[in-house]
Amino acid sequence: MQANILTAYGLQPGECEVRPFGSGLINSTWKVTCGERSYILQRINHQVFKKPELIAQNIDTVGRYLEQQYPGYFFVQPVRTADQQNMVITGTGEYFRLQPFVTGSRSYDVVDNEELAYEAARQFGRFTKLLSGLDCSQIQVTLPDFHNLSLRYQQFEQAIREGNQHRVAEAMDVIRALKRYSFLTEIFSSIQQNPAFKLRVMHHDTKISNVLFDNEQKGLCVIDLDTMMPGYFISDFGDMMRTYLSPASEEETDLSKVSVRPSYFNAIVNGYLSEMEEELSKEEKQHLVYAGQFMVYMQAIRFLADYLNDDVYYGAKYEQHNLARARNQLTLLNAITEQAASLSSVAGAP
Ligand code: GN1
Ligand code: MG
Repeated sequence: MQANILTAYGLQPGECEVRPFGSGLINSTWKVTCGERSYILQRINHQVFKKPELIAQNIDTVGRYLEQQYPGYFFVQPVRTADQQNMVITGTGEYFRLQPFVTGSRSYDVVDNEELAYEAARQFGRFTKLLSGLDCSQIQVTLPDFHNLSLRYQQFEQAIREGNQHRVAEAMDVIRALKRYSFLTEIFSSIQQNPAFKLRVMHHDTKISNVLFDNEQKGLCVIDLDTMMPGYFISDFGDMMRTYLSPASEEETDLSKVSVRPSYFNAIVNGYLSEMEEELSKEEKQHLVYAGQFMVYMQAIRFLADYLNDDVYYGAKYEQHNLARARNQLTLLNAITEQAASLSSVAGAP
């Protein structure tokens, strides 16, 4: 199947080795090595991204803008097909895209030192800052309502009403605990009404594996731009808190390992503000800790809703996988909430 795709890019399938790559839940990713050259090939999940061509369009718009305004900025341009297309659409309606594998770059799956958190936060902050001159309306919405917490909460409630009732009964303790956090949804609604919160070009998936580093652990650039679209800073800042604060990932089932490391929060704040200090309003800066609660809460109710809906979205490697992920995120949410006051002061956040 990938053979035709490689041919479309002018590559010889017989001369290339194709191996699964990375750990994303939504798209499929391969590393393609053809002699000296390596690439990353991705199949876009078009059940999730209903209009994959918008992703390609956004990447073109942003790539052009950065090239013109900031020629020194390192941006991974997609490889064009032999007939100059930015993606391949197969006869069966599947979407593929290819990008060069950046030689000499490194990526990480785990954040195990503060410098890494700082560097990643700096890269995501820099990305948004550099794009602040680009009119947001030129960027297409690739996933409508992706980080709309109010809608995610409604979907969670709907899953409780209409989902697998056996699973609803089984998950009742987590459902109850998460419902107690519904005030976070109200704060989100007030943010949507508040002109001090600006819509900017956000990445929306700021996990550590979406940053490329050099050999000295200095950030090179951000990658995986599928969900790059207009949004609030809480999405990017909050997803860094969600994925860098705890030494254990969202997959950890030993919940005693899920905790908040204040020094990592510091590193995220300092790295992000090293680029975004001037760009963020006072009120936005008052919501740094909220950003983490917002993202962890949204992920918890998304995992749980998926569990109640028989794992149709995220899939499951074992029977209670999405329930376990929801419990993990609930534990993290509790930890952030318990430490909210001290985190705000540690970071020197106003
Ligand atoms: C999905 O596919 P991946 O792993 O990059 C999801 C994110 C979640 C993440 C949780 C389009 O991202 O929102 O935070 O799983 N992406 C989409 O691991 O739903
Ligand atoms: Mg992603």
